[in-house]
Parts: sequence; structure tokens; C-alpha cells
Amino acid sequence: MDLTALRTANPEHWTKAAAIRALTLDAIHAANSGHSGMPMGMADVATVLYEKHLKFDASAPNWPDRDRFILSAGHGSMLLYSLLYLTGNPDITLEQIKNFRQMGALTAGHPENFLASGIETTTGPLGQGISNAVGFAMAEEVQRARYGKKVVDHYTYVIAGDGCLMEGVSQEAIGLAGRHELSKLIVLWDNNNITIDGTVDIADRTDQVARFKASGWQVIEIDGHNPAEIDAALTKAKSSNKPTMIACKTHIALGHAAQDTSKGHGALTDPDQLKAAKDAYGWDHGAFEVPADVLDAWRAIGSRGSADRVEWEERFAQISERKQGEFRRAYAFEAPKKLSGAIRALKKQVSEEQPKWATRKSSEEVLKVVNPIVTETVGGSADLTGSNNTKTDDMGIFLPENRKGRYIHWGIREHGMAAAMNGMALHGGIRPYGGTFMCFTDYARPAMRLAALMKIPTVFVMTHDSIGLGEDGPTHQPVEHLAISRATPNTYVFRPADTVETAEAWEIALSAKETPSVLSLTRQGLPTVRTQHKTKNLTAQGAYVLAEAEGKRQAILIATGSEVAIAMEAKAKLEAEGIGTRVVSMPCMELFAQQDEAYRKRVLPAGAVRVGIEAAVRDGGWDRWLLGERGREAKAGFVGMSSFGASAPADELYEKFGITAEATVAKVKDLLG
Ligand SMILES: Cc1ncc(C[n+]2csc(CCOP(=O)(O)OP(=O)(O)O)c2C)c(N)n1
Ligand SMILES: [Mg+2]
Repeated sequence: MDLTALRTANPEHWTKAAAIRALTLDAIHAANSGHSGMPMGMADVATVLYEKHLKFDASAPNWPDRDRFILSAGHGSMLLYSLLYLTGNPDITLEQIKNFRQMGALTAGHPENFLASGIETTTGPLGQGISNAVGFAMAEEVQRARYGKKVVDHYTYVIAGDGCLMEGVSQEAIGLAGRHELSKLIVLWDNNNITIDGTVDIADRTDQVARFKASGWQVIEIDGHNPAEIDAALTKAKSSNKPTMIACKTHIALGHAAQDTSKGHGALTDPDQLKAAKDAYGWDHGAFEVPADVLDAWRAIGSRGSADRVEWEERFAQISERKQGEFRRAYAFEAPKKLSGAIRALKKQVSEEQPKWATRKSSEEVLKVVNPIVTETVGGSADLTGSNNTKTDDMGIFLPENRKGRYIHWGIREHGMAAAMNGMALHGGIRPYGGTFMCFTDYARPAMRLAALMKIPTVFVMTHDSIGLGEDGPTHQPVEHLAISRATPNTYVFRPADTVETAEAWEIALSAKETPSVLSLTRQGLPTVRTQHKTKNLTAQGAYVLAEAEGKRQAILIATGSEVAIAMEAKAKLEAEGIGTRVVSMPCMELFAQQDEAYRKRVLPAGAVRVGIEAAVRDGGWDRWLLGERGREAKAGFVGMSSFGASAPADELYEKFGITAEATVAKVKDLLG
């Protein structure tokens, strides 16, 4: 394709966009991996967005009232990294660009929110970013209603590809945005008609324009390489009372031999083709070289919002100190000071009254206490409000006519709900929780995993957590869901036994800053097992001795949730036969694992036989083969993963995570003593 016309029509724009394209080619060439085509295709759109519309100050990337930019098509990470470097983000330096995808670099294969400022969310799993963005836009609405336009008034921009729009979750997100008239949400669709396997029509013939319109969106169609059209569309989008989708017709890998083909999707590393593309751009600079005048122009874009930001600081200083404190506290995920006292009072009351509530009901009773105090909670349910017991009277319903509402009817959209809740947490100022049946964690799971990876404290209220739900049958009875939740790194899985433990679990979930929580709650009523009030939060230790053996301790029963009462019954029977039995309640395995060894040994001393009781599969598939069928045939060790991975070449990752022949030899020798 002859780019001369494009170059000569808008030379200044062209050069700025060419800097993105050149950096993308260079970084992917150096890493010998990555996705070149998308940044090359969307460079014009991104340049106009950053130059003319996005409200941000590169020197203050965490400014709460910045516009949020979300790269939903996360494989095109070099687009975001180029923009951050060029505009002067303090984290993404040229060194980082040169180390794209290498061990320890902030420029991971896909954008990771926790690595660098300016990365609003982790994307890569297609469809997540656009769905997070719905939560960002909702959070902005809630915050604006609460603090006023002078403090909160920003847009959420998304770049989404064909893949994002093909993923089912995108329909959940689009439906929500349309219903809630999220007019400050603007999606830029990279309409390049290419995915990995070929052209889009090999798998899809959806009329995206009609689809968005049908869901309540404004749609604008433009040439994604025409700066004037891009600018006009963004201006129009900002003044709409509906969310807007801008369909940007683009050429993947613009100017490269692979343009408009699926070859352009991946890593374009051939040096001759790379040079030819740069020639077509009129870019005759060395690798990673951005000439001073071009960099200056980009840096000017980066500081364009500085004055705005300073004015915002002044306006913020004018709101009451109480409101300023509340705003900052919620942004920092600090629980209010009053929370623990209120939880303690509730615990005392229920350990005296000893109600026989289902823990979903216990959870509602806790929320009645919590929601008036933790004013940043936004609750909801995926059409199971009465079953999940997630709504309290003081919340109000979030709707276009009531942006102060703190309860969201998510509809039957578990995945969209979970992803949008993540977006709210990432936006800041909101502590989201939402419910469905435990069994449907499957439907929400991709976003639950990302909450854990992203280190955000989203709370998933999962009720009807076992066969104890009864008549709805096996389709609704979770069996493997605790196991998969527990197998996910950085996730608290709480299975409280009664109202006291439920209150303790909520206190931990609402105080967490970097860890999501799954609350696994029963449909069926349970007796109160914590009948003696303790001010201390025992759930915070993960497991504790609920009932001590009366005679000589021969057995330890370890149970969670609804099965703790069964353990207590079994203990009574065993004691009657002279078998001293301790009952350990284990509401959160992850927190127990974090206790020091001395405490763990105190709770689970050697010597006694141990029986676990939980109405779910025994997790840890390896245990049976390592420890033997009876669990004690061999001394066993394991070489594997216990955390999320990282972005770097594979051999370096095996080394870093200790999955090597050397580590295996050391483990064997250690076991042999
Ligand atoms: C949920 C999910 N499925 C599959 C992938 C693997 N994948 C990465 S990009 C891509 C194709 C995306 O096509 P498109 O969004 O049009 O991107 P383009 O090729 O235009 O850059 C696929 C299948 C993924 N990242 N996430
Ligand atoms: Mg595409």
C-alpha cells in the first residue's frame, strides 16, 4: 500500500503515529515475539485520542480524575507501552521498551496493571478489558453522583479488537452499558477484519453496528487512518447521552508486507520487511530512536493535562475535609475504623442469640451492619438477589435516574458482573461485591482469576455452596468449585460455619487491599457453632481449635462451613466411645497456610489421625499419588508452581520458579534426610 497520501495529508500527525509503529517493530524484533499488527493498525486512532481528547497528566499517572484508557486488545501491548513511553510516563522508560517481554521488565507480554502506572487493567484474555470498562464507567457515575462534577468527571476509552467483540462476555458488557446509559464510555473498535486464523468472516458475520445499536449504543463509523474523522468521532462520542462505539476501519500491520493478512497479527521480525515498512513510513532512524522533535511533541501531549490536574487539586481541596478523607480512604482500600467494632458487636450478639441461619442469611445480616459504615461498597447479584441475600435496604438501586444507587441488578451475566466489578475496584473509590450461585463461579471464573492476578479485593458472594441446596439437583450443586477457587493463587476462599465466622470473613474481605475473596455460603440453615464470644477474629488465622478433645487426643476432625456442625456431632459420638477428638474449624485454608509453623502445629499436632469433612471433592490431585492411597505410604515432595507466572522467555521462567532438575535433586535428597 502506498502510504504517501496519508503521510503528506497530515505530516505532523503522521510522524507521531510513525513513532508508535517504529517502536513496536523494534521492540518485537528485539524480543523476537509479540504482536506487531494491532499497534501498527491503531496508531492513528491512539495518537488522536492522546493528542486531542484523553485527559491525563503523564507526570501524575494516578490522578483520580484522569480519563481511563483501556487496551482491551491486550496482545497489542506495544501500543500502550509506546504511548506511555512517548508521553513521559515515569515507569515506562526507553529501557523498559528495549526489554519488552524480558524477565523483570514492566513491559510484560500483555499489560499488567500491577507492574506500572498508566496500565489501568490487565488485559490479554480477550473481552475482559471492554467488560472491565463497564465497571470503570459505572464507578465514575457513582463517584460523580457522590462527590460532584468538580471532583469526578472523566471518560473511559477502550480499544477493542474483533476478538474482544466475538467473545461472549462482550455482549454482557455491551448490554449493561446500554441499559445503564453509560454515556462516558467510548469504545474504539479496531475493525481490521483479521484474526489469527484468517479473516473474521471465517467464523462470524455479525453486523457489529446493528448489534451495538440494538443494545442502546450510539455508533459512528470512520476511517481509522483519517485523523480528522477520528477527532470528529471522539468529539461526537463525548456529547452523546449513550455509550458510543466508534467502528474504526483499519489495516492491520499498516505499511508492512503482512498488511491486511493474519500474518500481520503476530511478531513481524524479518529485518528486510521491517526496514521496508519503516521506509514506507518515511522513518529513517535507528532502532528505538525517536528524534528529539518528535519526542518533544509527544512529551507536550503528556503534559497537556498538567494545568487541569493542578486545578483539580485546588477544587478537591475545597470539598469538606471529611469528604476528602473518605475519598482518599476508599481509594486506598482502607476499611473505616468503625468496621471492626461493629463486627465485634454483631459477633457478640449472635454468639449469645445463637440463630440457626443459613450463612447466606448470616451474610445479609452482616451486610446490614457493614453497608452503612463501609459507604464505598457497591453490591449486586446476577439476578439472584433474593437467593444471594446481597441487598440491604439502605443501598438504593443504581440506574440512570439514580446514580447514587449502590446496588446493581447485573442481570443473568455472571462473567460480565465479575469483570465489571473488577473494573470498579481498579477505577478506585469503590469496593464491589456481587453474588451468584457457587456453581456459577464457572461462568465468572475468567474474571475471578484476573482479580487474583491483578491484586484487587473484589468480593464474590457465592451461595448455595453444596448438595445442601437440595432439590435443584446436580446442575446447581457445586462439587469441584472450592478446589478450583483454592487452587487460584492470591485468593481467599472463605467457607464460614456460622454467622460469627461469616462476620469475621466479611471483615477480612472488606479490609483486604490486594486479595479477592470468595465467600462460599450455604442455602440451608446451620446451628451457631461459635457460642462463646471471642473479640479476636479467629477466621483471620484460617483455622483454629473449635472444640478440644476431652480424653486423650486420638483424632482431629477438620471441617469447613456446613460440615463443622457434622464434625461436632461426630466428636460427641467418638468421645462417648472414649476416643478423644479435637474439632478444627478451617474457614480459610489460605490464611491458615500464612500462619507461622508454630501456630499451624498447635492447631494440627502430629500423632492423632486426621479426617477432613467438606461436601466437595478432595482437592490436590497429586496427593493421592504422592502420599499413597492411605495418605501415609511415602514421604513426598513436589516441584511446581504456587503463584502466578511472569512474562519472560520460558527457560528463564523455569529457573525463576525453581522447576529444574537441580531443584528436584535437592528435594529428593532432603526427603531422604
Ligand atoms: C480469551 C482469549 N482467547 C484467545 C486468545 C488468543 N488470541 C490472542 S489475539 C487473538 C485474535 C484476536 O483477533 P483480533 O482481536 O481481531 O486482533 P487482531 O488480529 O486484529 O490484532 C487470539 C485468538 C486470547 N488472548 N484470549
Ligand atoms: Mg482483528
